[in-house]
Amino acid sequence: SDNNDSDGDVVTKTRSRTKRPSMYRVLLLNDDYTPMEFVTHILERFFNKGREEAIRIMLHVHHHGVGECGVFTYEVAETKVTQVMDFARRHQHPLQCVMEKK
Ligand code: NFA
Repeated sequence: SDNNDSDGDVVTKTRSRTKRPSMYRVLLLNDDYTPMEFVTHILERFFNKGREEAIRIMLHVHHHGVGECGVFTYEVAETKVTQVMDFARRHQHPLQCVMEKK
């Protein structure tokens, strides 16, 4: 029998190839209109940042034009981008959120 040695057969196990998933950075982009408090709220709500870390990242984006919110597998990153873009649009802010392969 192929994988059950209860009958005494020789069992050969093929080692299945494990591969680590590709990781994706989720980024926020600066603009001139989205309120700082709104961006801070996004980082707290969707990226589970504490208040101080959220403000640090928001100010980094404000001063440098772009900043990292987190690193996720493809599906999770895509979900975060969609959630942030929908939330910003609903509040009529032009905030942009994108993902990039690491
Ligand atoms: N630059 C925006 C402002 O001065 C704040 C902001 C920060 C927007 C980070 C987008 C991302 N109101």
